Formats: sequence, structure tokens, C-alpha cells
Amino acid sequence: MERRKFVKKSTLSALAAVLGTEIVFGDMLPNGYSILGLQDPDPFKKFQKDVEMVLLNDRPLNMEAQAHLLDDSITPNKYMFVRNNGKVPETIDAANWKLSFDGESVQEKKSYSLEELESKFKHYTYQLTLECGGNGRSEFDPPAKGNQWTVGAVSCANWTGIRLRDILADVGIKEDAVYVAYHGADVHLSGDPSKEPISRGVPISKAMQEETILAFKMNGKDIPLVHGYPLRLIAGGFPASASGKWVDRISVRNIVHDGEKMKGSSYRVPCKPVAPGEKVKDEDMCIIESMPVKSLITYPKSGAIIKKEDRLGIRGHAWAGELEVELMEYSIDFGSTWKKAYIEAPVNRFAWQRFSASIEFPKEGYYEVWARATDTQGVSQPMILPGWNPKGYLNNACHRIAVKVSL
Ligand SMILES: Nc1nc2c(c(=O)[nH]1)N[C@H]1C(S)=C(S)[C@@H](COP(=O)(O)O)O[C@H]1N2
Ligand SMILES: [Mo]
Repeated sequence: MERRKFVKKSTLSALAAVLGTEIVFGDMLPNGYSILGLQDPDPFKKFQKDVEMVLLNDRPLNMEAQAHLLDDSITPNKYMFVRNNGKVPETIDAANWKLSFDGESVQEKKSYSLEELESKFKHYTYQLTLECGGNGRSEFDPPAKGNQWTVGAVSCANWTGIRLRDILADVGIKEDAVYVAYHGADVHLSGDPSKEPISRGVPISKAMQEETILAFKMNGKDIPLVHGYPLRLIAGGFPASASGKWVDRISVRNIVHDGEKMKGSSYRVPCKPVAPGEKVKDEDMCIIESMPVKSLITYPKSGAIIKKEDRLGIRGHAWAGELEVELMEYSIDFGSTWKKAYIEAPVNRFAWQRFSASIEFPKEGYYEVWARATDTQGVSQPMILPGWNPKGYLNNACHRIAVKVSL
């Protein structure tokens, strides 16, 4: 007779901790079974997301915000978009979590417990913008496959952790290091443990920036499970796919990382503009690095109605990947003339910036308010859809809202 294999004691105690009570016959639980009590079918409740968030896919789980939900300066969990390529790990055993380092360019393999990471290295907190490379994809024509994100796949939370460069110095890396890649504990949709849902990373120069951190806290609390508990790489200003969740292994590579979703049209765009629908050779595709200049009107909600004698106060956020936003403008005449909005400085590099304006309308009727940001290199958001690319990345066209002015 085949021997039954049982779930490990350490896993059981972690499961019990999540359930908040003892699992009475837990030592009889066969390996491979998950606990029903932990399978909340409602992803909104399970991950404490606001009911106004929009579910784009439940396998894998993908959810976006609406523009007006992103009005907070610091994005709270309930309004933070969720992008998964695989299955969210069911349970995390933080007490036994190990972060290991390998790859051609480490002096020798090394691993750390969470406790070691937190006690050995200095902590830093930064507010960092994470935008999915595919945010805005739904507007592409011909349509691009993938989650049909509208405007809500962006967040800017506070992340606390240790600098990647501090720990890399402790590990010891070789001169020939060119890329730092993550591996996470999430599971491929097929369930095949030999496949990774995603394994990307950043060039060594990005890895060495002060703000590139291994975070263990989001907005002052443990990172929510769906956003990468207990450890997450954060590389602000890059497409959020570079910010690995549930990180348990880091590979320091002497080549551009060739992990899952680093090749083909994944998170890559034609190096030079191409005609819509055109086939692009593999060697003519470039990895997306700094995200383009963009902005979002978060107040009021599109469809606002105001009285003729009132001015309309608008506000929102603007960001520009690794650059800053230098100028913010708005238009109420479909982009023929623009007026300056007020734009705040970022709290730190790679954090979005608040903008606001007080608008007066000439007469009653229907208007659209358009917002346009310009970065420190003088590049402005386009008014219509920018360069077509096979996967529909980098749509940074101007955001607009409808406003009705009544007597
Ligand atoms: N381990 C792991 N990390 C990941 C992903 C993933 O599927 N697995 N998705 C990436 C992508 S494509 C994005 S846009 C961001 C989304 O982060 P969020 O779900 O915390 O908003 O996580 C990135 N990190
Ligand atoms: Mo993404």
C-alpha cells in the first residue's frame, strides 16, 4: 500500500495562524490538499479590495482601480491594482522564509532569513510609483491581447525595506554582473512546479539605485499577501513587472536575464516605431525600462455636473518613470489651448506628483477636461494613442473627463 505523505508541521502551524485556530486533525492532512477554510471565493473580500475595483480576470487574478479611486496621495491596499501571472501562494511561512542568491555573478551562493535581512541592514522608506506596462492597453487598435487595462493599473504606496545594493554588497558580486533577476513563490497556472509564471528583473545600474529595495512593509504594515508578502522587490519608475512579488531567490546574471517573460513580445516594444499590426523581428524588440510621462485626473469623477457660477477644482497625479514631471496643463477645448495647472514636487524620486487646477467655464454645456504632463526632458503626453506595439504597452495618452455645466 502506498504511504500517505503528510503536510509538514511548520506549514500546519502557519495555516493555523492564518485561520486563527488549531487544525485539530492537521497531522492527518495529506500533502497537496489545501484547507477549505482558507479558500474564500470572493477575491474582493479575500484581499480586502474595495467593491468599486474592477475584476478583469480571476484566473490569474487581475483587478484594476477606477480613476476616482486613486485620489489618495498614498495608495491604500483597497485601491491598489492586482496583477498576477500565476497563482497567488496559498500560505506563506514567513518564519522559515529564505532569500537565496545565485547566478553567474555572485562570488558564492548565499541565503538569508527574513529576520537576518531586517536586522542586518538599514531600513529605508520610499513612496514609489508602480505602473503595469500594459496599463491603457484597452485602447489599442488593432486590439492587443492581454488584460484590458483602462487607466487603473497604477499605484503609489509607501514601501519600507532594505536597499538591494546593500545586500548585494554583503553577498559579494563579480565585476561582470549586468542584470539582477527575481524568482517568486507564486505557482504557474498549469500547476507545474518546474515552470515559473514570471521571472524578470532590472539592469545592474537600476539595482544599485538608492530607491531599489527589497521591501517587507507596505504603508507601514506587513505587505498584503496578494502584493507580495513577505518580501518584494521594488524598482519604482520601471514597469511594475520588474518588481517581483513573493521573492525567495535572486539571480545575479552576467547576461541580460533570460527568465520567463523577458523574451519575445513580453514587456518588450519595437525599438523603433512600426505600423499598426506590423510583424517585428525579435532582435528589433527592446526591453521596457523607464515608463513614459503620464497623468490621471482623480477628482472629480467623469460625468461631474457643476453650476455655471462655480469654479471646478480638479486634481490628480502625474509621473514620468525615472524622470520628474516639470509641467502640468489642462485643456477644456479638446486640446486646442492649454492652461497651466499647479504641480507639486515628488516626495522622493520615482513618486507620483500631485497636480491641481481651478477651472472656470465660459457658459453652460458639455465639456471635457483633458490633462497633459510634460517631463524634465520636454516630452509631453500625446493626445491620442501613441506608438502601436504587439502587446499594447506604454499607452500614455492624455486622460480626460466629461463635465456638464448647468445654469
Ligand atoms: N512573483 C510575481 N511578481 C510579479 C508578478 C507576478 O505575477 N508574480 N506580476 C508583475 C506584474 S506584471 C505587475 S504589473 C506587478 C503588479 O503588482 P501588484 O499586483 O502588487 O499591483 O507585479 C509584478 N510582479
Ligand atoms: Mo504588469
